[in-house]
Amino acid sequence: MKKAALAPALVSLACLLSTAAFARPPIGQDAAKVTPDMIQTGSDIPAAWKTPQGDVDYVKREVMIPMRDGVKLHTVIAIPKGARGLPMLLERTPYKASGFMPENSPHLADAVWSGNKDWADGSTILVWQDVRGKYGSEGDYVMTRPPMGPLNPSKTDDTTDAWDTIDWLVKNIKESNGKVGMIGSSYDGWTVAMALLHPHPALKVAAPESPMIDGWMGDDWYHYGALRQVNLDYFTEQTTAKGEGESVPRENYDDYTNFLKAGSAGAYAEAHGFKQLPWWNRFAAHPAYDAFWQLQALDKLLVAHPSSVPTMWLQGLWDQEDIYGAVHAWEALEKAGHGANNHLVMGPWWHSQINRDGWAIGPLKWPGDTTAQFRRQVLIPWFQHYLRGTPLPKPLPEAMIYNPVAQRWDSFSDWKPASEQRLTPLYLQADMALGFQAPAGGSDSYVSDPAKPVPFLPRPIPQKNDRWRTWLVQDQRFVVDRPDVLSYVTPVLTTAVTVQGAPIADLFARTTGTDGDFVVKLIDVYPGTYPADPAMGGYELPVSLDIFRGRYRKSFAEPSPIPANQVQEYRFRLPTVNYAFQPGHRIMVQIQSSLFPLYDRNPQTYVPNILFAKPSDYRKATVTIEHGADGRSAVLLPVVSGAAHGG
Ligand code: PG9
Repeated sequence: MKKAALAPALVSLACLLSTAAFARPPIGQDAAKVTPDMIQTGSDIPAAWKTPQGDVDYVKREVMIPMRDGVKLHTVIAIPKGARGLPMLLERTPYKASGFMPENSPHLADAVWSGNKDWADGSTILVWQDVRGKYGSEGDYVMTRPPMGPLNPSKTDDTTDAWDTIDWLVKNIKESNGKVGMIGSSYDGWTVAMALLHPHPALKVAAPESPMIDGWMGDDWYHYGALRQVNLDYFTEQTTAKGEGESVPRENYDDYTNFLKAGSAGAYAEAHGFKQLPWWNRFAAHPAYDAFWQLQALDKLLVAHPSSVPTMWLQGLWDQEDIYGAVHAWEALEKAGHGANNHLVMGPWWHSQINRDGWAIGPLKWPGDTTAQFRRQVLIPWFQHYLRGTPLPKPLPEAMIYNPVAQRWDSFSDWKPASEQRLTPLYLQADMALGFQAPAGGSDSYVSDPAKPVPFLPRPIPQKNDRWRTWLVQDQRFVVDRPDVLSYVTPVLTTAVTVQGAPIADLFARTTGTDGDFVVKLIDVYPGTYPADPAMGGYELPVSLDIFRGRYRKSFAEPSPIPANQVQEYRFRLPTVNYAFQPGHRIMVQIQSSLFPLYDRNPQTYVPNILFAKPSDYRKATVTIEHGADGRSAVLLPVVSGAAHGG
């Protein structure tokens, strides 16, 4: 047989065999017993399922709200059943609006996520909206889209989107009283702050919680120019897909190893495909605090466009992600004369903990649930006052800041912005001492080796890491013996030293390199034994810490090489505190040149863009901290009482 004739013959043989294989008699022999109601010929899935609403205590609506440019934003609305004249609480999010009602329950309080449970008592209509371009919303997503203007030539931003949403809500939700409050943490806090730049008249009250305000100075992306490279996962999670994107795959369990092996943060990112991400390309082109960052810094924009909306700026004292935003936004507004409608609240919390329970942060335990108490006794009554006209249990002070030592909330009628505070230097002294008396002279040196950066947590540091939330209260004994960490400590205190405000690190240092980072930690050293909580014996608790990239010592916008071996001043503000170092404790200041892999390594050789430093740029440097008369290194403390305060 010729080849051409063989092929059809083989095909028909194969068909025969396969039909034979599948041709089988029906299973079950006794057809006579079968009635028609036993048989399903179509799908078991109905065309449109409707949940019976009998015992459901709310109505859920999902709507697409049109914006001024025709783009529609996906919005989930939960209305207590039978509601009339209720206010609305709006949260705008890039994190999936439908996820804010994770449980399928007939009771609203059971259906919503932890942050909304206390609001779900039937008094408030809850509204969550996907920001433009994420999850169910139409349009293009732009990371923390800058306001319309030079960085955003379009005709919309998150200010107009909030305005258009509120306008639609008050016109279309007939169960409402036409009043809206806005709330949300972190990115969602940023959307609240954006709404305040030109608020809709129906926006009556707002609470930006741990808002990202300035991503370069001290929130998510950089701290004073040092890159928070563990957030590179956020770039891919947010911008590789409209829904939930991917995190960066890891070769090793320990991120210390992953980032060290990659070299620079840019090499790491681009090896993982980041060049495909427009946000990364914009980001990577602007390592310094140039117009790209300056023009989207919200504290400045809020002052330029102040609102009269009563606003509670809220954040954690140990907020591991956005420790800069709320306090700086509040200070900027207060200094510009808008203190009357702006309040500051700082709780003993990690990032966004306000929306979860607040019994503890790491090893620090509080006498009650600080977040639930705050939500129920302060936040919600304050919102209800503006949204429903209910009386306030007591007026909200200018600032309310938790005192972690006295374990109570302190109220302040005149909380000083950092620029107005009175500071007392706590000097670095000979023999690794620390004290309020000016030192005569001396210096201490260490070798900072980029091949062995100081970890920010005990290793291994996996990507999915339970300790991330509480790393700012990590016991610092794990680095105290490293030769590249200087630990200065006071004698045992005989009087309490109370500090209220923002400490300032003021280092006079020289380095053999031409660039370098400085990390300063203000630490409470517990007594060796601590009967009230034995596990805290000798604990070295960071009270306030931050990192500063040396090239920005003269200008954040225009970095310059550090002249090798010349003393330079590095002065930077540390996070705000309300703390009392107790008698029997000691105060410690630690200084080091890396905090890895949270922050990228400084190559210690000046290069134009550290993101793309080459392996040969990373060099050891000897760093010398001076405590001499010409330049006295100190941490300047906002001491309000204690021996050093002279009273
Ligand atoms: N800290 C997160 C974030 C905010 C804004 C921009 C990027 C990241 C967050 O928790 O939303």
